[in-house]
Amino acid sequence: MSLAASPAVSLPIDEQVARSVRTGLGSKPKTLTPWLFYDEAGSELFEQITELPEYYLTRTERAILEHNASEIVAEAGGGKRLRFTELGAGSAEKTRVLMKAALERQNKLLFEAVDVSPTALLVAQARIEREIPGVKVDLLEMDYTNGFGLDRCTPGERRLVLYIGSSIGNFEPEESARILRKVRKQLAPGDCLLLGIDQVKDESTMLAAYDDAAGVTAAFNKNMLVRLNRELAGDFDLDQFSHRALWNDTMSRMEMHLESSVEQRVRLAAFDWEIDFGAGETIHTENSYKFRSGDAAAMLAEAGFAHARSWTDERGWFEVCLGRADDSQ
Ligand code: AVJ
Repeated sequence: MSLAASPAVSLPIDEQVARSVRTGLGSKPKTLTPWLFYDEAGSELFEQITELPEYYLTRTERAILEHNASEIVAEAGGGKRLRFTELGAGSAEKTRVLMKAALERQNKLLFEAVDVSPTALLVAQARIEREIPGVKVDLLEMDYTNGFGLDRCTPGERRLVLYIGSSIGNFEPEESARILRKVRKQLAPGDCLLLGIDQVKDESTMLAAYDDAAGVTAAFNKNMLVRLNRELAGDFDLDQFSHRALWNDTMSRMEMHLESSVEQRVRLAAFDWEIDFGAGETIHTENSYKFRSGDAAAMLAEAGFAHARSWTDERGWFEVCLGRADDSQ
């Protein structure tokens, strides 16, 4: 495997993508970072995943939010006016029920949607402002994993940061702790963080959620290679890689991999780079950590939040946990 210093073909490629692909595919074992999933096609595939019968996460979390919306906003607001700030907002579909609940207590709501790619949000912004009168949507194009700057709230106002959808599950424990601390630093005492995390459950349920019968998750995983072919002039043959989902019990996480079915050499012309794969060798594309009851509260406490409350579904499959920024920093 050689990584040439100067590209033979010069292409207008995004530097971040280029850098992470070179690092990831140059590592042993090979990896690709999960944020690479979310180009336009990948974001669309993810929306489809959220509607699959096997992908219980979205629907379970939505039910929790629906059943407890007024309690959640009452607890978060504590009599003060709320402002919402959602991290990785995407289409902000599940947040609407919380917006409506907040609007029963206040006549206007500022909804700050933070995301690295605002494409999905632009559509959501217009729809939300049209369909939920009283909501003003601000788009904040920021990568919250690398530190981000939020305005201070006005006096009498409280911020509720929403970090839902088990998005935090993509990060290694140390990394998620670092992200939560960064969020805490942006907040004033009394502000809140609502964290939604997926729970450990029977293995077959989790496996099915990441390897659905219709093959949408397989297409989502392989879309990384489609993206590399397009953006880095690659020649990945999609038929020579298989989608693999597995449960890693030691690490308490679902993993997704792309497995090379044969020994092969793949070329990324943008780097003038040839990458060798052994038969059965994998590219590790995602970790989705699963948690146990008490984990969310512990993570929040560690980051400087007092644990206010948790909500779950009847089966205990998903947990939504509200922490309040304490006075410690
Ligand atoms: C958006 C990171 C929560 O880990 O379940 C869906 C992404 N990966 N199917 C998850 C995903 C495979 C999802 N998160």
